[in-house]
Amino acid sequence: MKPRPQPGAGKDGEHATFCRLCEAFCGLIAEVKDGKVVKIGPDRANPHSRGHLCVKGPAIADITYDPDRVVHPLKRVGGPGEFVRVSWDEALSDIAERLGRIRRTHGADAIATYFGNPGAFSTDTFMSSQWFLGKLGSSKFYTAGSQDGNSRHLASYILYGVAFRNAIPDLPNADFLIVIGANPLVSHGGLLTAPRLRHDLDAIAARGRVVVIDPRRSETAERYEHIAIQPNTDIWLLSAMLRTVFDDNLEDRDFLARHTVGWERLRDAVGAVSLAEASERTGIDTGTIRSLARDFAATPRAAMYSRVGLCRGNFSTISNVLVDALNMATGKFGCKGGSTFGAFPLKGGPEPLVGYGEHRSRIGDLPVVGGMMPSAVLADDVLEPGEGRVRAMMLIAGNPVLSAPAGDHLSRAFASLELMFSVDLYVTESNRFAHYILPSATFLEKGDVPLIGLSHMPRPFLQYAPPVIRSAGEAREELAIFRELAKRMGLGSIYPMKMLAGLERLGFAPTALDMVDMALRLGPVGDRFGFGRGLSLRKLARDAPHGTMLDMPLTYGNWPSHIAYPDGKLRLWHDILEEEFARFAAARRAPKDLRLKLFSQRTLKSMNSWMHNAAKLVNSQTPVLLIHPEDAAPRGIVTGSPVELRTDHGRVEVVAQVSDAVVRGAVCYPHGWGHNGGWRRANGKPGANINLLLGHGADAVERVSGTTFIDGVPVEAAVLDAGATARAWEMAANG
Ligand SMILES: Nc1nc2c(c(=O)[nH]1)N[C@H]1C(S)=C(S)[C@@H](COP(=O)(O)OP(=O)(O)OC[C@H]3O[C@@H](n4cnc5c(=O)[nH]c(N)nc54)[C@H](O)[C@@H]3O)O[C@H]1N2
Ligand SMILES: Nc1nc2c(c(=O)[nH]1)N[C@H]1C(S)=C(S)[C@@H](COP(=O)(O)OP(=O)(O)OC[C@H]3O[C@@H](n4cnc5c(=O)[nH]c(N)nc54)[C@H](O)[C@@H]3O)O[C@H]1N2
Ligand code: SF4
Ligand SMILES: [Mo]
Repeated sequence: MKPRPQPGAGKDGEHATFCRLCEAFCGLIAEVKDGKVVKIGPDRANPHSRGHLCVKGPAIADITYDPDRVVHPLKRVGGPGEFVRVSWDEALSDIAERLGRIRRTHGADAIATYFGNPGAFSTDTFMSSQWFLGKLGSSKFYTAGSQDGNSRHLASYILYGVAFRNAIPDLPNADFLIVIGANPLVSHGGLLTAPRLRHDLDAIAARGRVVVIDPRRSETAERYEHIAIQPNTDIWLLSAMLRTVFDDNLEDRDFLARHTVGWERLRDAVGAVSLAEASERTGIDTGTIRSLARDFAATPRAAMYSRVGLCRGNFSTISNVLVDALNMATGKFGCKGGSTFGAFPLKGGPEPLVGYGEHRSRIGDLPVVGGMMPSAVLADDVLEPGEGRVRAMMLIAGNPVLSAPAGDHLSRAFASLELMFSVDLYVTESNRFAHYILPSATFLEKGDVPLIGLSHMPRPFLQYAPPVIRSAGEAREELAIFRELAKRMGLGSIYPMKMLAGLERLGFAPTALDMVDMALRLGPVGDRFGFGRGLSLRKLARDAPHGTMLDMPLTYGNWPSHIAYPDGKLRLWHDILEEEFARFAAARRAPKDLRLKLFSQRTLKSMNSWMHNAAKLVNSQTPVLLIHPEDAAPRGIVTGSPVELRTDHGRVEVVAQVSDAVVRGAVCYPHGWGHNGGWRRANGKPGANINLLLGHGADAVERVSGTTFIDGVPVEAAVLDAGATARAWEMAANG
């Protein structure tokens, strides 16, 4: 059957597109009437998501038409948050002039970028900002990575020789899946693109087992088998599991000998951790640890999968290495039903962010991971005088005042900048300090492919969705913004390649998607510009508007070609591991901190810090502090109690919910709250910015990866007798 032609941007009718809010990239059908999206529903004809959708997807229409959305360039004329509308020309001229002056006077590193999570979901935003940064020549690329996966990326750098490369669990073929530090039923997958995850996990559970290791009985843990663990103790559990594999001679000697280097060193390092010690730290009994390791090793098709809950502890890099090491030592790496690299349909590598430590932070001397700076030192990079001090800040699709550590300190830093501009959809807690806010397009207003998901799909898939509607107001795509800035700054063409700059002079201005098209056409499933029967974006749009499954196998067997080490072997030992295990040995000797341990969670109706202005997402939720009954009782805390949380770095007031879903000795609160931006509905919701409790500077991070210490932070919790928070709670409960 021939597909119906797509209506064209802004034209009435049903548009097949896909969601770009999270890595699931679910297919959507957007219905347009009179140039406006009037309804968004699941795309049942999308062969990848097959009708799967969560509540956030359709809410993109509420965001797109939100009266609080920024759709014209804004200039700050008073204190934080006081903006007036200006023309694009005025905004871009002034920014270019001031940015150029700062660059000439103080050098390119006086200009820093903070690149936030949604930026990675837009090919246009990601590629054009990388091009612009290349032209600027600044190395100060701050991102959400140090709150997310930089320790994972460092683990990949150690193991595979390349930072942004991740093995994925072969969900369709696994019979046993261990999920550690991830809640895929709510997050819908991180570094894993599988929109029907729940169905996959159900199928694995029906064939075998899904075991979830988490300090909270998460939605995923609730549905499958849960092993409760103390936050920030995974290194003990994983060490003890790997030790058991070797003690019981369950290792795959052949795999280790043929494909890895240094495994004996890792074996010796984890051999120092006894099961009794692991049990005492994690709260998991020795029998459970032993049988988990044995059952995992004994199941031929098994994989261990981890995500952010394993990335922001004190020993996250080792922990992430150990997850892969368990997959490798038991012979489950690179094979069917195990953990392996995804297929990639584009020519060239999938990842620009590959190296480690090419430069180090001015503050705290921390290495970059995949080119990314640790955001815990951003504020001091602005505030501390000296060579290389940051004077201008470019904030792209990020809200670090809420999402990064110590937002109060960061606010002070932002307020002191000579120039700050932001490309965003809203006035946020962060860009309220900017001199200019430039309005960006939402994904309904942009064409795209699921670029960052392409190498993380257990079932390879590709879709090209053209824009559904025209941009609201004067919102622009990022390439148009950065191209113009480069031009006005006298940096010449924005393109990194001479050939492209030449094309631009001839009047052709390739977009980021044109580059993807070229890489697709020259890649393994491409049409080779007419010399093959394969794909191009145009063909995809015409013949497969709902997307197409790709006939590309995962990398079983040929995975060594993805290893950057010249011998194609995996590294299970490295200087960094040596250093980190020494630090771990010292931590094992140190007395235990008896305070409660704070960790994070995500909720289905929140997207980090930025979707709280959508009524259908926010009205039905209020953030609460989960605390175990046995921790609550001695503190006089009951459900609804206002509670003060205090650390060495800050204090916040939250509302408690007493619950045995959280492990005893720990408390849990979602991030991304405490609003004070231009989003009026969000501002009206009670909720605290939990990251005010985190430290900043080099002592607040895992030094080798720069990853902020977020999960397992010691806190004190005390009930407040003041009624303020309780009244807010009551108001929220009454709608
Ligand atoms: N305590 C704690 N802190 C955390 C986490 C945690 O689990 N616990 N998680 C961390 C993680 S994993 C991440 S990724 C970070 C996320 O933190 P950030 O990367 O700072 O991102 P968000 O909070 O999602 O804010 C995104 C911003 O981008 C804007 N935006 C949305 N869509 C677009 C668009 O299409 N174009 C443009 N130009 N702008 C857009 C939004 O309005 C918003 O201002 O938070 C981290 N912080
Ligand atoms: N609904 C929704 N979906 C999202 C997002 C969102 O904000 N909302 N954000 C997106 C982003 S930016 C990302 S990076 C992905 C993240 O995807 P996930 O990593 O799946 O995200 P979380 O739901 O935060 O799951 C982390 C889990 O780790 C647990 N955990 C915390 N500390 C520890 C620990 O020390 N040890 C262990 N073993 N577990 C621990 C938490 O209880 C939580 O259940 O989700 C994406 N999807
Ligand atoms: S699961 Fe993710 S991609 Fe799918 S609709 Fe929800 S937010 Fe969008
Ligand atoms: Mo993230």
